[in-house]
Amino acid sequence: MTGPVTSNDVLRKLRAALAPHGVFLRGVVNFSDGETAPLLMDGQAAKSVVLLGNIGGSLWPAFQRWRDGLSDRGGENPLDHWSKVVIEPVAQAFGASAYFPSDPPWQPFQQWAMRAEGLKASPLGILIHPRYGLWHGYRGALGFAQTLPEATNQIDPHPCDHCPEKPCLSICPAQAVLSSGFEITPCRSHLKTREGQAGCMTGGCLARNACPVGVEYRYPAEQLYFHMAALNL
Ligand code: B12
Repeated sequence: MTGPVTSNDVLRKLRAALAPHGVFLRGVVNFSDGETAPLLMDGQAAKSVVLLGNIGGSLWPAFQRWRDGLSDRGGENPLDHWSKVVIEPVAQAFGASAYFPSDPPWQPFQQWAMRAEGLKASPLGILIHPRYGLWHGYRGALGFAQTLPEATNQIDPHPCDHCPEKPCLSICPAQAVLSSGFEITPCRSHLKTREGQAGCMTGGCLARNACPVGVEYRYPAEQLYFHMAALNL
């Protein structure tokens, strides 16, 4: 990147740099002095964090193209690998520190998203977006030493509060989705059965699929299978 980037145009330039990869700027969290904020590469606390992620199947074509060109298909955790390949150079160009949801110690991506986008958790544990439903995720975040303008702050009501049927709670064949939270052990056991292989593994998590919000953003079949395979360890 040539010349200094001011706070005002950093978000616009970030959007432009990430759009070809199907990665979107999801929101900005600004931290006040004394608040817990992630550390930048120089050890100082970040003033702002910009959340980056996919909306529906937005990243799938770029991810698949990258993967198809590699003899190892991207290695053991190809989507996490790809996210770094895409986001790290952008972080460098903008003088930002990159954080990834898959890297321990886990950064509180969901808490950041709740602040930046006003989202709340669905019974599945996944944050539900009023427009995209359960069909979105976070691929990384960038920490900045300066305070950035806040990008989005959803104020729409929480969709689950207005969902009388709550099909996600009753449809899970493993009873893994409870009003108290999501239980991974029965989910994984079920995925190993013949019924689980033919159902959730092939067509995606039945509870996630049953959510009536954002159905038009549902991931493509291949992506659904990819995420289920990652869960079925
Ligand atoms: C550990 C983890 C899991 C564990 C959960 C173990 C547990 N019970 O905590 C397992 C392996 C089960 C899991 C599964 C999935 N996960 Co997960 N997971 C994470 C991870 C890496 C860390 C979560 C964490 O502990 N953070 C640390 C604390 C400090 O952060 P936090 O924001 O304060 O904590 C929030 C979460 O812990 C959340 N939470 C609590 N219990 C559970 C249970 C589940 C299943 C989830 C998803 C969240 C969740 O509540 C907190 C809100 O403050 C995050 C990435 C990240 N860095 O956040 C992804 C993340 C939460 N997972 C995500 C997703 C999409 C999934 C899956 C759908 C993926 C899949 N392969 O299908 C499944 C969900 C299964 C389902 N219900 O359908 C997304 C959620 C996106 C969103 N829209 O909210 C994240 C943010 C990763 C990403 N790249 O976007 N996950």
